Amino acid sequence: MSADARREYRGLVVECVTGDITRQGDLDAVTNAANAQLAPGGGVAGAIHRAAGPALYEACKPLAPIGAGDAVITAAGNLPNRYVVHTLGPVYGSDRPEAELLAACYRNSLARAEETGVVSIGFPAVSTGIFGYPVREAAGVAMRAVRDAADAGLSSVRLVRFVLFSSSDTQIHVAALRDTFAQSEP
Ligand code: AR6
Repeated sequence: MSADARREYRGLVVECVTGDITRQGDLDAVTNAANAQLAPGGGVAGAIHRAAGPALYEACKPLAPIGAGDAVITAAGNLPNRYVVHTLGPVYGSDRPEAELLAACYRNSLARAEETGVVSIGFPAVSTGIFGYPVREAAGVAMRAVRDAADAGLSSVRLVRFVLFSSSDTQIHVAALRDTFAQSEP
C-alpha cells in the first residue's frame, strides 16, 4: 500500500485498499451497502449475504425496514468478521439532500460500531454502484464524514478501511483522503 493510501488523524487510521469487502478478515466489522429491507440484493449486499449465509438475513429481518442514512448492526454469520453494519445510501438524484444522507450513512455506521465496541471497520463506496452516486463526489463526502466523526470523538474505533472494488475507485478515494486529512493532522 502506498503511503498516500493511509492517514492518521486524532488517533484514527484511515486507509484505502482495492479489494473485496467480504475478504477483510482482520476487521471487526464490515459495512453493507444495503437496501431498505436489509435483504440480499446485488453488488455489495449480494456478496455479503452470499458469504455470510442465510443467518445474516434472519438477523436483519427484525431490524428492517431502514431509511436512507440509517445504519443497524448485526452479527456476521459466516463472514470472517464479528459484525456487519448495514446502511442504506441515498439513490442519487432521488433521495435528497443526497450529500447529507450519504454523510449520515457513515456517521450512523460509526455510531453503531462505537456502541458495540468495534475497533476496526471496513466500508465499501456506499451508493456509488446501483444507486448511481458519482464516485468522486461520494468519496469526498465519505472522507469528510469520517473526519467529522473523529473530530466529535471516537472512543473504540481506531481503524477505518475503505475497500474499493477497482483501482480507479481507489485512486479517487486516495485523492479524497489526501485532500481531507492532509492539512488537518494535529
Ligand atoms: N467489495 C467491495 N466493493 C464492492 C463489492 C465487493 N464485494 N461489490 C460491489 N462493490 P452497490 P449501492 C462496489 O451497488 O450503490 C444492492 O442491490 C461497487 O462497485 O453494492 O449503495 C442493494 O440491495 C460500488 O462501487 O451499492 C441496494 O438495493 C460500491 O461497491 C443497492 O444495491 C457500491 O455498489 C445499493 O446500491
